[in-house]
Amino acid sequence: MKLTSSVLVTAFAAVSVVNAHFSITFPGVRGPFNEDNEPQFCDGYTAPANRTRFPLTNGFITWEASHGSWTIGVLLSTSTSPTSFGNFHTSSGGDQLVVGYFQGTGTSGCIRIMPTAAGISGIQNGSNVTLQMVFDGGDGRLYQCMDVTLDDQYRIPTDVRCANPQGQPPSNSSSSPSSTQSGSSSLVKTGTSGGTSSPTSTGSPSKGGAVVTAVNGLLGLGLAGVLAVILA
Ligand SMILES: *[C@@H]1O[C@H](CO)[C@@H](O)[C@H](O)[C@H]1NC(C)=O
Ligand SMILES: *[C@@H]1O[C@H](CO)[C@@H](O)[C@H](O)[C@H]1NC(C)=O
Ligand SMILES: *[C@@H]1O[C@H](CO)[C@@H](O)[C@H](O)[C@H]1NC(C)=O
Ligand SMILES: *[C@@H]1O[C@H](CO)[C@@H](O)[C@H](O)[C@H]1NC(C)=O
Ligand SMILES: [Cu+2]
Repeated sequence: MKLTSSVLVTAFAAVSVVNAHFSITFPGVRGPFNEDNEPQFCDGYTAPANRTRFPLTNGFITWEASHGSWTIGVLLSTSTSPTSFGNFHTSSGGDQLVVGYFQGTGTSGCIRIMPTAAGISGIQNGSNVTLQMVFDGGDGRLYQCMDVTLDDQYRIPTDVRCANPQGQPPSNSSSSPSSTQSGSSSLVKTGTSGGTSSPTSTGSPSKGGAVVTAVNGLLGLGLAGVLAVILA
């Protein structure tokens, strides 16, 4: 019995790391990180909350992930209360992108957000908009939302750093030099070494492909152990 519960604990610990998917460290998101709901619209939070100020012209999102290889894009809704994917579509029905989809590697990074450069109408100083980051690290599309007020006077706090921003507005995608960008060392936070900043309240996955691979191995063993116990 003692063995059984320790195997279960191991399996659950491994599951929570592997399922961490991706999280956003800046700006604030709609609600507390909920890894189980990340495949859903806005991580399962349907109503805007905790609206924060965000630069009108030159902002960024910082993120961390448990997946080292991914496709990222960022949607933008100009609705003051977007509650479904339909609010993030263009009039012709496609994704309304403020950052075009791009692929890369790395378990943390930052994404350049230039709201006025994406060819989206209704963007001006004072606009309430919602950014929805789309992340696919191999286990499906995952979503996090940030409800913001665009403000040309707002400056991102200096302890939130973005040394090597990734991504381009769709209208500027032709200037993107390559299809693969490394994000492994682009997020730098004051007081820590690059790319290894400490976890935040939004929830933080372990970093490093080796760790994830090791954990995947553990998970396999843990589940096999649980199955063996259940079947016995
Ligand atoms: C948003 O605000 C609510 C109410 O104050 C709080 O419970 C929640 O934790 C906040 N979410 C985040 C991500 O700060
Ligand atoms: C933009 O909006 C902010 C907040 O409402 C305001 O402080 C600022 O003066 C505005 N800028 C311009 C150019 O109107
Ligand atoms: C934007 O949202 C803020 C906070 O929810 C609200 O006070 C303000 O009136 C809104 N502005 C517009 C133009 O809707
Ligand atoms: C495209 O984006 C790059 C990087 O932000 C910028 O330097 C360049 O001026 C942009 N080009 C256009 C046409 O907006
Ligand atoms: Cu995942």
